[in-house]
Amino acid sequence: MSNILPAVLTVAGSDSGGGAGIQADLRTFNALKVYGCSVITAVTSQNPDEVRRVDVLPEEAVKTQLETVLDLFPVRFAKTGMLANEKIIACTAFLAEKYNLQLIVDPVMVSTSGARLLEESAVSAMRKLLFPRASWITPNIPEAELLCGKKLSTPSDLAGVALELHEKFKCNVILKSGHLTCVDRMADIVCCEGKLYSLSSPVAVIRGNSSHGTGCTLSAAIAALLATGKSWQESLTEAKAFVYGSLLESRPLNGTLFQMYPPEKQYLEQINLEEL
Ligand code: PXL
Repeated sequence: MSNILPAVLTVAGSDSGGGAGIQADLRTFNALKVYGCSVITAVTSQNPDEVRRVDVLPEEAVKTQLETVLDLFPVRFAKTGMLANEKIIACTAFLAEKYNLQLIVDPVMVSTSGARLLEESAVSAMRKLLFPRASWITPNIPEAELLCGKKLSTPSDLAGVALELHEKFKCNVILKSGHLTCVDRMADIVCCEGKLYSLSSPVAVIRGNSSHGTGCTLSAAIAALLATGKSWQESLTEAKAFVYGSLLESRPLNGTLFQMYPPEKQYLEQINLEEL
């Protein structure tokens, strides 16, 4: 039994450009040596510059994918990405409870190129049904601003909001710092069981659109690492190192197009997790 491969699930949208969504999640699961199951919520027609079309699957199609996977595969950890609407959120939350999943929720709302990936009316379903059922939520700054109704402009604004989200939704929080500029290190704020931490990496120079998919990759990596039995501290640190390494080792697909890609090297020594 010692060679058991953990099965991990992503519930997310397809990104035809392959940089984010289901494609980023499965690439991350493979690189971190877990078995990936995937429930697709929507098919986006996109490249890193634009989203041309979004086709959301019927709720029944999402529900049946979830049940078909969870009836057979021993999935304990799942991540959610683009959930598109209230019905898909409700069904995912209900089945996560029924199958006792530990959820890492990336509250995907808008793509970097500006397309809405979650209906406005679905934000309240996310708050009411999904966050209280999550082990971790991983908002970026624009998502946290929308969830707490205030503007976040400095690193010191982040800690208060991470604590506020933790108390409001009774789940652990990683507030991602990716949208901050002019900082020495990229310091995400973690709130776990009421305590605040800083989780930081050096600033990676972003080549072209290579940061497309960082959020998806982080939450997928956390789910994969927790599923291999690592502690939350190890999982978050290794996941941050994986994203940092993926950006540093982003690869050109031609002269102008860069994609982040699972790193060859280890970057753990450059990540710092400390209590605030
Ligand atoms: O990075 C957020 C995200 C999640 N899921 C899908 C996406 C994107 C961003 O573009 O396309 C399918």
